[in-house]
Amino acid sequence: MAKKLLRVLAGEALWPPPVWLMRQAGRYLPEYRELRAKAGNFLTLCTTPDLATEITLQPVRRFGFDAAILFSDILLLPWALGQDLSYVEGTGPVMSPLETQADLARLDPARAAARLGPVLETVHRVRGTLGEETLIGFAGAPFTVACYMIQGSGSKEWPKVRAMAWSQPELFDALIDLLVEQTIAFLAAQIEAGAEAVMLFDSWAGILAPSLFRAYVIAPTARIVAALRGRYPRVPVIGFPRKSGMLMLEYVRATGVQGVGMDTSIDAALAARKIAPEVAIQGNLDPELVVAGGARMAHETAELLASVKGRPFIFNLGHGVVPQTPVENVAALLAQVRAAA
Ligand code: 1CP
Repeated sequence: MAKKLLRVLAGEALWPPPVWLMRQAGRYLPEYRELRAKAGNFLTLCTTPDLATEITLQPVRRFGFDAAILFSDILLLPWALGQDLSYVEGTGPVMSPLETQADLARLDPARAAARLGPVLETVHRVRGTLGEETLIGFAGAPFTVACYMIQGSGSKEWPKVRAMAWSQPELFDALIDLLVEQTIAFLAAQIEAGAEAVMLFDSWAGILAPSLFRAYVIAPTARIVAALRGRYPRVPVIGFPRKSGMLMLEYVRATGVQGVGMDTSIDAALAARKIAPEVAIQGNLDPELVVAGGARMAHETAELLASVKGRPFIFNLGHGVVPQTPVENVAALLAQVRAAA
């Protein structure tokens, strides 16, 4: 009997639905904060298999989620290719911005394979420990990874990225092409190491004009899905084109993903009607509602469940768990989903 998450990603409407949460490992968990303090540095956590394996398993052990997601970060790929990266307390990731063809030419795929070894070792170890839970591998989608590489740090509007996309299309296309190839290689390696499903995080997809969305979100994702499905036809791909609004429907049709993550702004009832019945939808409770908890969380959770019942659905949040989330609220949420009738 296949695992629950994989059955849903193969098109089955399981009830109660399987459940996991984006950023289910992380700072809201005391056991994570303890290891994080010991390691000192976030990049060390991600590249030390003992620590990354333990952190991946922490939320699964505590709550019994249906999936474990590899503990890593989307910026490990550009770091492995040779771009410098540090995580600054309170600011987030910081990199030297990629601005020229020469910056691009310095990136080295041969180095990436070596530097990502510890991440693949983590995948292997986690898979060896899991029982009925599905192991999800992941990467940032090319566009979102390019955002950080070009801007140099997180942003709301990403002015340098949009400027480069319109005014230096040759450089932008070359960067996206490199990231498509490297993402395929990295996800294939995660699958070989034991990942049973993979997710592509396109957190900033929603900032693009439609023509750029088609060129830099849909087309690269379609290439990655086609390459992986050609080699690993049984391994599903979940896409997460965050804040893409109405374009999410075209994304699902044109990329061939087996599942789609809905961000907090998506009306799940509408998505349930508009998205092909064999494609799983995943999401999308507001992470801030899990901070609030109580009757309001219970009510909205019941409404979400009612709106998607009868079609393939994976319960999740609309974005990652935030650090101030009380662990009791996560436990209450899970109990409610498990009791769904
Ligand atoms: O302890 C710490 O201070 C580090 C915080 C942290 C964590 C726990 C970062 C830095 N990354 C992660 C883990 C992480 N990141 C996972 C692990 C698996 C999980 O439990 O979900 C995953 C899947 C990611 C993916 C990721 N990193 C995304 C895509 C999803 C999303 O949140 O939109 C993005 C955009 C990043 C970049 C990043 N890394 C870290 C931070 C704080 C950020 C966001 C910066 C920004 O807001 O621009």
